[in-house]
Amino acid sequence: TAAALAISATAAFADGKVIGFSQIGSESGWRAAETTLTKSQAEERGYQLQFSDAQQKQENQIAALRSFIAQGVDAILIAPVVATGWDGVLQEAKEAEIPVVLLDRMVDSDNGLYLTAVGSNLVHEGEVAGKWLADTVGDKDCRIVELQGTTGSSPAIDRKKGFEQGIAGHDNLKIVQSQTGDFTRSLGKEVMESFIQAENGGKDICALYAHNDDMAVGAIQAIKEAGLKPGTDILVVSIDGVPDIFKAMADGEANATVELTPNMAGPAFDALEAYWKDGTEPAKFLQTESKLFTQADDPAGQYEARKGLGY
Ligand code: GYE
Repeated sequence: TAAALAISATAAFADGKVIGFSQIGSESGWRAAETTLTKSQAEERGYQLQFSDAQQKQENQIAALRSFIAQGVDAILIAPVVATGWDGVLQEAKEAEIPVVLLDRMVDSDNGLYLTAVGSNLVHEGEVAGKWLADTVGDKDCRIVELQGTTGSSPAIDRKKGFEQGIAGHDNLKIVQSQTGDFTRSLGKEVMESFIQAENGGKDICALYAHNDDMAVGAIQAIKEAGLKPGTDILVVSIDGVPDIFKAMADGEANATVELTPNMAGPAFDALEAYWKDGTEPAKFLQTESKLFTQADDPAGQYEARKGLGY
């Protein structure tokens, strides 16, 4: 039948390609969704995916890449936990003529050392969040606390930079506390507890900016335990668009999120297929779109639409 032919054609086309995937870990719901989607798309396209979970350690990612190179895989996907320290192993992959595709985070290595990078404009995401807050608070004085992503990661660096650009020129908005919550719910909660303590029991905090929704969800718990109302006493703006932030929004406990698609693998696999087919060199950065969602955007419906997508 046509369907069978289509499947066999895909499988034949992929001709059993083996792809090594060095994933950071499962620090956030967003990351879990990226892993789920990458595995399901590899399956659909007939690839054999060698999956490695680095438990957020760069040395584990470098070891995984070296093992993929030794195996002679046909391509490597990597979500690089931090932006620096990749030149050596990327050079080794290049010498082995194995194309490398970066997912959702960038590296500071020369872009000749990888085929392409698939990700969002991380600075823009921070700027959208900052602009939303500036528009929302108007002229009111607003003391902001910031939960940063993993120290040294490109999203932590760029989302901080973008947010500061977004609030620039609004002297009534001030970031008074800023610390990493490592993109996790647990550390996000813990650090928010320390911010609350440092800021008059949280009464002096006007807004939380979290570099991802998972830290925001953890912080929301801390705000409630301090007897304050997240979403009204303390505005909550973050990034990713995971189901639980939409649930919080529907409950009035979060205010805005900037969506990051977890489907980085689709563009990555398309670029690899074109490269394998006839050596087509893709652009060095394949940008995914970022979209602001607020309580006005049917958060309950957004939650329903996203739950079960592997988050
Ligand atoms: O926002 C966060 C994950 O690298 C942009 O990593 C990604 C970030 C994402 O831990 O949830």
